[in-house]
Amino acid sequence: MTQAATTTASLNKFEKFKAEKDGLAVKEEIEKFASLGWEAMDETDREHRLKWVGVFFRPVTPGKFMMRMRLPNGILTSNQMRVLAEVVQRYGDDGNADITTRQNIQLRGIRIEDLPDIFNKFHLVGLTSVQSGMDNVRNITGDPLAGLDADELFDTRELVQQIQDMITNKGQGNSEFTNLPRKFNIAITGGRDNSVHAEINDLAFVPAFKEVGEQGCRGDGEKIAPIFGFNILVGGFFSAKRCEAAIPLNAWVSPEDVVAVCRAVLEIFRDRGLRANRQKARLMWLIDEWGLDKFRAEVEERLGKSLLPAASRDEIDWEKRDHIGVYKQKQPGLNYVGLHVPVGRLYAEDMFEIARLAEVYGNGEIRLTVEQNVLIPNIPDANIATFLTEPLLNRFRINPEPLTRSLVSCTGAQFCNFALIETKNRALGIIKALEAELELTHPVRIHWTGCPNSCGQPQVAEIGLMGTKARKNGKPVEGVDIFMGGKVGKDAHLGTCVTKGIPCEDLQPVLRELLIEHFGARLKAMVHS
Ligand code: SRM
Ligand code: SF4
Repeated sequence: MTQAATTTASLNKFEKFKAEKDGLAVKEEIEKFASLGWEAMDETDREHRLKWVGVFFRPVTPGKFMMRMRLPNGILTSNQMRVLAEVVQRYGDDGNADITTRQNIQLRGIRIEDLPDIFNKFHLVGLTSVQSGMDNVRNITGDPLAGLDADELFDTRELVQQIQDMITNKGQGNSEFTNLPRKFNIAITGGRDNSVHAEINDLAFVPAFKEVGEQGCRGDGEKIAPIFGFNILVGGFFSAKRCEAAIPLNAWVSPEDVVAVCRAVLEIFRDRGLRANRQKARLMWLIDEWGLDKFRAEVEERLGKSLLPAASRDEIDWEKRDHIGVYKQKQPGLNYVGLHVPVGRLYAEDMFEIARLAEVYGNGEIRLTVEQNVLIPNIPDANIATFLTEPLLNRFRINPEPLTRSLVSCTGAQFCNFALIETKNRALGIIKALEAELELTHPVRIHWTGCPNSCGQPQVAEIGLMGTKARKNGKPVEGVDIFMGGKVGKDAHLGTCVTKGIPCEDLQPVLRELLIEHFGARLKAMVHS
């Protein structure tokens, strides 16, 4: 029995409604909601429980819901992309989609009366949006180059799928894991550049060889070859109250045990995680309370076997790649092309085009990155030149300007009611203005996030901008806190807040100075004259 089921009237509002009715129960009520309409349905079902099937009520656009998918490892087929495009197409100007910071897609403009039809369409092409919001495990991230990269150590695709299948009962929904104390993020990387930001996940697996003679391996002094597996990191998270990088669990697992470890950690989080205060419910708070040793021992207990100590080093030894451009795959004669999608925003016609390009030039596969961009793999050498003449590449470029190239932005005030500022359009506007006045020799990773929830991950950026309320001439205005020092890839660490409360209208000159002082930017000659 879960802790939620055993507690009493002192539960917070969220625990109370979860105890009254499991969120996943709404899966059986979609037809009813569709005929009732969004205004008439139960308020808790509408505003909270629907998130268990990935449907988000948007107070900013009432009646036009958002749908968050699950795309394990950020991979989908052209058929699936076309179905997603058809869904948003029917909503005209209200319909669009965003590639998210978890290699995923969110659809907008959704009407409740269309849900039965939408879920049917998803089912036919193997798509699911189940358990993608509220107190569930989010989209599981993996290497965008899995199976393509000649330097990868492990192809993460199958493992990520297996973890998702375990958590969601193959996309059908799994009530074992629908009442966690809070959201939960899992990432797994098999490459050398930490493409998934392992350090900001509640549970992450990074490649590591268990070497000859290391404690826990054989121990009889006999020489054995290094074995591939993963070091485990736990407890990374961002929240308005606190941000922490994940810490080593001091445990190494072979690929075969990864799914079981995920299950063990999730069971502990579900049964023993802190539920009283939602601001203190993420996994790290439990680890703090217990201490790492007790937490590790509990994982072993649930796993039914002891864990080997971590390998002395992991294999993350590269700078992080952004994959924008044309690159050779490990398969001779094949290439993948990374298209830059400005702040991840897609419209139906873009999605149809991406699906078409993936089919005509590749093998129909489409991949997404945590930088909110698209990769089209498996394009033969002979077709690259024609591919590069496709009109879509004028918008989704392979060689964007250096600041545009690395720009990431959360949803912001256009659709998110937590937002303190508008983000995506403002981010694009300021970047264009800065590029008009500055010369840069290399990209600078700038991330925007509309509020302290940090969905746009400002702490991983070289320059992070977090929405806040500022004051100008005594009047409240939209502003940002500025973060700096985020490092990704090898030796990843989080950036910290360096300046608070800059009004957005004054931001451009502030960023200009930061780029000149810290990132080698130079004013263009025309600005001098
Ligand atoms: Fe997030 C809540 C959007 C990645 C931390 N996030 C929300 C909500 C659902 C709030 C809401 O109901 O309006 C946002 C939906 C807005 C909308 O209409 O799009 C939202 N989060 C996003 C996305 C779409 C940002 C993006 O533009 O890419 C990302 C969706 C990922 C996905 O596919 O599942 C997204 N959110 C993140 C990340 C980044 C990550 O996972 O790497 C974080 C920080 C990492 C973490 O969670 O530890 C993040 N989102 C939050 C939080 C703070 C969590 C906490 O423990 O306090 C909230 C608020 C909450 O859960 O109470 C939140
Ligand atoms: Fe919304 Fe804030 Fe997340 Fe941006 S950071 S999507 S504004 S909750």
